[in-house]
Amino acid sequence: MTHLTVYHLPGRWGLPSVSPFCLKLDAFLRIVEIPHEAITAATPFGGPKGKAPWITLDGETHGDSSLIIERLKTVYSVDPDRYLSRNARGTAVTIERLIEENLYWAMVFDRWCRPENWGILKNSILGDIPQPVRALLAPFAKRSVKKQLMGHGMGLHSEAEIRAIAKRDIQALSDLLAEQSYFFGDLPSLTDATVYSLLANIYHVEFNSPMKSLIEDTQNLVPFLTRFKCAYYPESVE
Ligand SMILES: N[C@@H](CCC(=O)N[C@@H](CS)C(=O)NCC(=O)O)C(=O)O
Repeated sequence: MTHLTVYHLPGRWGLPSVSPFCLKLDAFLRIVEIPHEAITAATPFGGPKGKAPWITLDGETHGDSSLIIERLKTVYSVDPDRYLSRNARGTAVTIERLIEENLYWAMVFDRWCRPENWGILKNSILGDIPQPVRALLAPFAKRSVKKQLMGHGMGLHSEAEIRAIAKRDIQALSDLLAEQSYFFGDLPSLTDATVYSLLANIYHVEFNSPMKSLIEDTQNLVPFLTRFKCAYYPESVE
């Protein structure tokens, strides 16, 4: 029998992981109900790409949430997107890119560059690293993330510009969801896991972020978060 072990960064505030990519993989596994062992890693350094999540599947290690999901879909013959039309499949890829290649970086900026979030970050994202290693690693991690933000380009913008960029993305998500329960109708797909994993990591966490009120302003994204959480994370519904 296939043995799957999933390695993810720590969870807080009712979320199994404070990493959107780890949470996406977890949500996918819940939607398609693949049995697995989950292990919390204090840092992403154990992964084959130096990033979390990663998995071992029958002794082989694989990194990158999207590549992992593609592999698991084949190995376990499951597909939460099986009922999507051709048009919806195209939209699913564009939403994934919006979330992971753009809006994610606005979240990274809020977590790592707002001084009021530094203490929260040290006790959550870095919270499972034992002291005094954490004290040594924290400034190094901050420099490295700031460098990534500059390389991506999000870190070159002013706070007001980042807020405006995030506002367009969040509004686009709200417009795409419209009156539906999930992004492609009544049934959840991988897109719902992807959107949930980032928005929950903005809205249901203690980090200060102007994106919280942007999400609230849409009227339909908070009910979407609640709907997904009730369906797949009932244990953390208060
Ligand atoms: N494309 C990757 C991105 C994973 C990723 O960026 N993970 C973050 C945590 S949210 C990470 O491990 N960052 C550590 C680093 O970049 O040093 C995926 O989908 O898994």
